[in-house]
Amino acid sequence: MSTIFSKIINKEIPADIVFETDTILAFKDVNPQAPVHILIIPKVEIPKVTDIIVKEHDGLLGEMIDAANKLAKEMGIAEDGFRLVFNCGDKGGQEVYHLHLHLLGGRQMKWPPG
Ligand code: DGP
Repeated sequence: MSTIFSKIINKEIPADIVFETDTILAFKDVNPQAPVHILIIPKVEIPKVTDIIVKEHDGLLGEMIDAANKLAKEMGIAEDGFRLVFNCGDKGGQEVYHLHLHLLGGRQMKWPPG
């Protein structure tokens, strides 16, 4: 089922887009949890991590990691460090069921996360 992220992909609702290719999109999180908080998503609708078929999606996942590294460098957080997060399912804290990689940085991260 389509989510609000499909509307962002289709430019039906606005987002602060920071990177885009034919296959992925990255935009600023509307509710940032760190000075840098970007969501990196595939354009294809994959609801959650457990729907990933590695043989089919490994290229896409690689592109998402490449984008995270590129954006971390551009945002000046690559050297100090950052966090990449996939929330999966209700107990994983997932709210939007369109796969997304959180790129968080610009402050000291804590462990364990809440
Ligand atoms: P998660 O809990 O992992 O499903 O994270 C969903 C994130 O998506 C959450 O941090 C807020 C963000 N978000 C939800 N709706 C929108 C939106 O319409 N625009 C933007 N930019 N971010 C959104």
